[in-house]
Amino acid sequence: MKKNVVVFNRLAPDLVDRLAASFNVVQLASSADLPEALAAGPVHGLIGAGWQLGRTQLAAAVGLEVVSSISVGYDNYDLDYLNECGVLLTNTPDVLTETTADLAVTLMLSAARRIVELDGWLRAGNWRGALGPEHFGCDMYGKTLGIIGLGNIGAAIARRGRFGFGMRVLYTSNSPKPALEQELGAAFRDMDTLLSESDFVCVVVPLNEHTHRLIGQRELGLMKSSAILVNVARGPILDEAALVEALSTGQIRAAGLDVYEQEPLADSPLFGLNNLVCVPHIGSATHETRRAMAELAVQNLEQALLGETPLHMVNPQVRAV
Ligand code: 8YV
Repeated sequence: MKKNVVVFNRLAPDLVDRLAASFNVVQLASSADLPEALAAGPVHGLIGAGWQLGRTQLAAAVGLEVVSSISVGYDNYDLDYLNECGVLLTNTPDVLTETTADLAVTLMLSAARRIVELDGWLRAGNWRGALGPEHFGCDMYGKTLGIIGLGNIGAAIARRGRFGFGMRVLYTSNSPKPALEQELGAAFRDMDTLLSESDFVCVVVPLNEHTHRLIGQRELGLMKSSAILVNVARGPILDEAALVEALSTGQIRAAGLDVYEQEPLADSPLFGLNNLVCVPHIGSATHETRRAMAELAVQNLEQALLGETPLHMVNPQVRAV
């Protein structure tokens, strides 16, 4: 008897066909369609990304065994509820590490060299002759890079900074990283010291109860006025209103954001800031990487529903029960 799978996010047709070879597959276009899909009968597997899934959304689910997320972050899932119900959550780490690190460096450089601001200035016909200091950016080469969260993505960013831009690397993390200290000459700093010493601060920690609003008015006040802040992790790690104030008053030089307190972001005081580079959560959004993530998520789902052990389990303990 084929198990039932609901796809709650766009999946390439060939991957839907791959799932259909082993399972009964239903594709949903909107989270509003989930209750009807769950009411129609047992759903053994869910696959997708970007939807809040927890007690409210899944209370009516019958027979759910696995949620296969096409993402590395999993803060949008109520893990306690999934654990309570014995539902396995899988994710897609590693395949997006380098792509996300590339974006972080792109945001650092774009903010430092005022790329977006000066692109608009040029397109508006303002270029009349040699530029003066009012249009200068700042160097990244040889500066100090502070990484908040030295996991796989943080380490990839640190390698780019160290070996690509000759930067001094500082980091703060829950645990020391001796191998990276040796490889990169990275030095551990407590958060406040890292913020005060860094020219570029990169936020790469997962969102959880400990990191929510980790960077607020006090922390921004510790940063150099010449410093640049980049966030490629999750929006709620920053106090966005405090960041608007810091950027508006020149408390910090600039910022680059890929993530926001509310997504999608349609209107925000952030948009009035010319010392901010903002992009719409594109950390992993390349053709190659999103394909690799989707393939890995399909594999995780297949393994979970066909009695094998998925490669990337967030809560493996539920399988042991
Ligand atoms: C995902 C991300 O593409 O993997 C993550 O955690 O933030 C992105 O790379 C995004 O979550 C999809 O909605």
